[in-house]
Order: sequence, then C-alpha cells, then structure tokens
Amino acid sequence: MRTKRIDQDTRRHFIRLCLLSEEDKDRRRKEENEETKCSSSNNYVSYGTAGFRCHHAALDVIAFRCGFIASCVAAFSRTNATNNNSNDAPPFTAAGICVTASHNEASDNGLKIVDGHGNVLGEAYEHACEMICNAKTEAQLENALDCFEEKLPFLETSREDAKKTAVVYFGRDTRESGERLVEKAKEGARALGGRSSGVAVKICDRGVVTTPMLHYFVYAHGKAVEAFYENNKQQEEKNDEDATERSLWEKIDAATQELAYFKRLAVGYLSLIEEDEEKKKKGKNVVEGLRANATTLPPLHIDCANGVGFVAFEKLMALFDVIRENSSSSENSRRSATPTPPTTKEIALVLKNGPNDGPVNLNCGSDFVQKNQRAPETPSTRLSFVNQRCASVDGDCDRLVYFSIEEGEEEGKEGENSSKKQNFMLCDGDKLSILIAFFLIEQLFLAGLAHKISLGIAHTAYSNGAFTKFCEKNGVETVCAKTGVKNVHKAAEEHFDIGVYFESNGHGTALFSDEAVKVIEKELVDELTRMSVEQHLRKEEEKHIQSVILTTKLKALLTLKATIQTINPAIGDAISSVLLIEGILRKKGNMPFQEWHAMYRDLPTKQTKVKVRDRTVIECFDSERKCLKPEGLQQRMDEILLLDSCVKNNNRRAFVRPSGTEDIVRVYVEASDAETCEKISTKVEEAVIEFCN
Ligand code: NG1
Ligand code: ZN
Repeated sequence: MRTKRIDQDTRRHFIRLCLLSEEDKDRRRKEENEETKCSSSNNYVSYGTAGFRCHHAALDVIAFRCGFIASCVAAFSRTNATNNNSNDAPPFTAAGICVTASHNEASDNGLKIVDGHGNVLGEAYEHACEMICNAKTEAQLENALDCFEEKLPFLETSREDAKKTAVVYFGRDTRESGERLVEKAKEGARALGGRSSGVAVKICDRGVVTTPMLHYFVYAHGKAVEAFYENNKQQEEKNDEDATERSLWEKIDAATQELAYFKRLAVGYLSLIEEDEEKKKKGKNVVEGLRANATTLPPLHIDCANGVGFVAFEKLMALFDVIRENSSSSENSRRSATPTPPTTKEIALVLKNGPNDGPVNLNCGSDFVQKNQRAPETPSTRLSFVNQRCASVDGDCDRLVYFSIEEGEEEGKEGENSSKKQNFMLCDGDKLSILIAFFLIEQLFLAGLAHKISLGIAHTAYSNGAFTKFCEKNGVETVCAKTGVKNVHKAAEEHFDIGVYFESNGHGTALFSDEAVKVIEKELVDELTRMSVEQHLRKEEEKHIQSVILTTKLKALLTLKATIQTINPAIGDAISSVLLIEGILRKKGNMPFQEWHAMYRDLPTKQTKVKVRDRTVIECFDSERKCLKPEGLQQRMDEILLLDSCVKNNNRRAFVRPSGTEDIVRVYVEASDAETCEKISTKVEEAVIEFCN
C-alpha cells in the first residue's frame, strides 16, 4: 500500500501556522514600515544560485518554511544502503539547514537546504520550494505542497515508517540575525513531528559552523546509518531492539561532531605530507629535493572575512596542537599507526579578520580580494598582508583564493617620500584547479591508474581564457557549466571519475567517484599483497630495483588515499582546500607562490554589476556565455568586442547574466590588455542598461 507522504492533519497544521505568520508579517510591515532589500519586487524571494538569500528581515517566514521542507526531506528519503523501495532500508535519514549569506553583506542572510547525502538540495525541488516559501493564501500553500509532495519519494508503509525519526541538522555563520532565523527554521522543522505524521523530529543544532561543516555532518550521518545497517544485516540474530537503536545513535552522534570533521581533515593532511620528509632526505626528484632542502614554506596568512572561518581554523589549529602534545608525550607514537604530528614548519597558519574585527565580508574576504584584485582593506590588517603568502576565505568559509602582494621601493625614489610599488598576484579557483588536477594526474600516473581513472576539470564561464588554453595545451580535459556550485559539481560528477572543479571565486573541490575510490583502495591492497609475496620470492640481486618501482607506486597510492581523506566529501570547503593545497605545495618541495602563479598568465579581466529594472529579462545559453534575450543584446556585444580591432580571434570575451544572489546583472569582460578591458566593459554596461530598461 502506498502512503501519502505528508498526512492531512500535519498539512493543515503547517498551513495554519504559515497563514498566521503571513498575517503577522503584514502587520509588522505596516507597523514598522520596514524597508527590506529582497532580491525582487513584491517581497517575492526567488530560489537563487544557492538557496534563498536577501535582507535578513524578510527571512523569518522563509526560514520557518525551509525548516518544514528540510524535515520532510529527512523523513521521506532513505539512505543509499538500500535497493530503491526495499522495506529493510534504514528507516531514517537526515537533512540540514544552513543559515548563511556567504559573501554577501552583514545585513543579508540566507537559507540553504542540505539533502540526505550532504549535497545541496536537488534542482528538482527548487521550484516547489520557491512556491512554498512565497505562497500567501491557503490555496497557494495547498498547491505548493502538492507540487513538493510529487518530488518526494513514495515509501511503502512498513513498521519502520511508523517510528521514523527525521533528523535535521542546523548551523549558521556569525551573522547577528542567524540565531533568530535558526530558531524559526527549527519551529518549521517541528511542524512535521507528531502523532498524525508518525514522524519524530530530532533537532541537532551545531551552532556557529562553516557551511561545509554542516554539509559534512549530514553526509556523516548518512554514512553512519549505512554502515550500521550493513553491519547489522550481516549479524543474522536480532539483538535487543532498544540496545541496537541506542548504539546507532551513539555512532551517529560521534560521527557528526565537529571533532570528527576536524580529525578526518587533520589526519588526512598529516598522512599526505608524511612522505614529504622522507622524500626530502632521499632527494628523489632533483628539483623538488633541492628546493625542499633549501627552503621551508613561509606561514600562510589567512584573511577570514571577519567570519566563521576564523573560529573554525582556530579549532583546527587547536587539534593540531593536541596531536603535537600527545605525540611528544608518547614515546611510541612514531611507531603507531597515526601519522607523524605536524610541527609549525609543517603547518603554519596566521589567522586574520575574525568575527570581532568588523562586519562580515566588509572590505575583506575572498569575494573582495578576487573581484577587486587587491588585499583586504580592514583597518587592523591592511598592511600586514604585504610580502607574505596569503589566502582569503569568504563569510561562510566555502570559498578560497590565494594571493601575494610584493612591495618594493619605486625606482628612483628613496626616503620618506618614496611611494611603494605593489604587485598583486592572485591564484583564484582556476589556479587551485590546475594545481590539484596536475598533482592528481601525476599521482595516478605513478600509481599506474592513469588508464583506469579519468580526470578532468569542470569550470564556469568566469574562468580565465588563459586557463582554458593552458588546460588544452597540457591535454587536460575541461567542461564548462553554468554558474553555481550545484551546476559545476554536477558537471564534474557526470564527466569524470575524478572531477576537479572550482568556480573562479574559489568555490570548489575534487570529487572522487565511489568507483574511483574503490579502484584506488583495491589497487592499494593488491600492491601491498604483491609486495609481501615478492619480498619472499625475489632474489637478493634484484631486490634493489624491484623495491624502488614498488615503492613509487605504493607511495602514489597512499598519497591518493590521503588526498581523499583531506577532502570534505560532501562539498567544496575552504578549510579542506587550504590543507590540500598546503600539502601539495609541500610535496612539490615547498613550491613558492610565484612559481604556482606563473604556471600561466591570466588575461586581464573586469567584472562589474549593473542595476536594471528587471534582471530576469536576460536569458542565457551556452553555459551562460551567450545571451538569447533581450533580443539584439548579444549582437551588440559581438560588435563591441570587435571595437578598434580587425581580428576576430583577439582574446576578447564578454558575457552578461542575471545574478542569482543579488538584484543585479553581472558583466564579465576579458581582453589582452587592461585598457581594452575597461573600454569594452563600459560599452557592454551601457548596452545592458539600454536593452534591459
Ligand atoms: P551569482 O550572484 O549568481 O553570480 C554568486 C557567484 C557564484 C556562486 C554564488 C553562490 C560569481 C560571479 N558568482 O552567484 O559563483 O558562488 O554566488 O554563492 O562569483
Ligand atoms: Zn560562501
């Protein structure tokens, strides 16, 4: 028998609460005559590039409804460990709500819904979510819920369903409005719980955490449930049910704590750099060996956007300290299975721009640095980034860019009046992709897996033309997707076994398919077995040659395994990316920033925002590289690109698209020199205003 997913009583209860909040909203608006900056007129908040986002004052109602949506997602989906509709499926899984507005200004906030796998809630739900969140009347709510229910999977009625627990994880960034909105979202989540729905809603509030941490908790929950049921299935005789359930909750609880997250990443990083010391001693690769012997990697100064990243990085550093202390107090630690603990030489981070230093993202953070191509300009840290190795994350710590500013005396001038000449160098998402992809390609090759595992890079239209050319020249496959992590993630997943993806703004990661992980793990086991067998069989004189070959392969496999562990498997994560990049740079013999930056030279670009009456009149195609509407705009842009130039292939590129997170149109221009870029950009902006108003 098929069950209706949300029962009638719960539906009525939810609609009643929504209508009350609508009345409340109207009254408050009249009383306060408040001015909110929603992404559209009429207080309609659309489901943007990354969920709902606008001025915090307009989000209470949306938070409540998103809470309910998340509860339903948790209650009516199941873990992977099952065959579609099977009744022995784990009876409960989780979802998450992240209250954050990422790189937006402090007065904004937003809601991201995380699905049971720790991913951003699928595109299929977006329209229904938008309907639910904007419905104002009973009829609209009924209609929106019908539409939403259609997307939820049908479940067979079973004993487990009757005692189903929907777990919803909550997390928020450091914005002042966050706590209030989390409480609203919890109310919404609880609206599903009750006798009529047969669902018990369990709230797990993880407080102030980075967005990727919240994603990880939901992912880890699902994995813990899967592992537990796998294990239980194998033990034929049934244990005491209550004890079994208690034990499951203990496992879930341990796996979804901050400590579990930080431990995974820290241990991954330590395993990744483990080989480094040995390699340095042996000097296997001449260039890297010499460089490593002569240098150490200077500390990394991290601009934390005045946000949650600061808090999280502090916790990571504290864990490294604990590992360090434990290891020095334990004589046997070197022989134990835990990797060698870090010394400050192995991981040295200097944290700047925390939540107490100013409003989140104000004149700092990765968006400021990447879009303005200059260092953060917070009063306390302005100068402290000069002549350092630096990185910048955004307000919720899922984006990362590296940069460096070299400052020297201007030629011909000395003393007090001399002005300093600054050279700003940025390694954005494109260069993160390149470094990670090239490193993994090398490891796959050394591990003898290059023919078995495909690797490529997914990117967006915002990637620099020099980047795509560089990939092409080096035989690295690329695929262009629409803006937004969900799109690039999907493209990376669909096209490659290992899909490295970053938006230029530093949003991204390396995705290993389950199959790729299996192949690597199997190869590792096979290799270890082969080595131990051969150790017995081979003759003394062959020993040396054999062991060199096997060691190279084994090390590459161990490196790949460590890389997988260092990466947050749920979503792009700036903390995880810092560890991965720092690990790779160390393994490359302390590769200097300048060398990484010089792998290819970016074409000058210009990104601007244009305010128009209704940005949705713009419709794009070809992964947003071209626009279809308004009619005539693309043709005008094509003409502008030919400005003062008789060559067609002149390195020039321009595109426009409506932002999914702000009420503006984004303009992107790229050309061989900054002056042309500037000229073209002004003309394209004028064209947008002309065609869109
Ligand atoms: P919009 O506002 O749709 O351009 C921005 C970023 C995206 C993504 C989202 C979500 C740019 C040009 N766009 O989207 O890459 O990060 O925010 O945070 O940086
Ligand atoms: Zn972000």
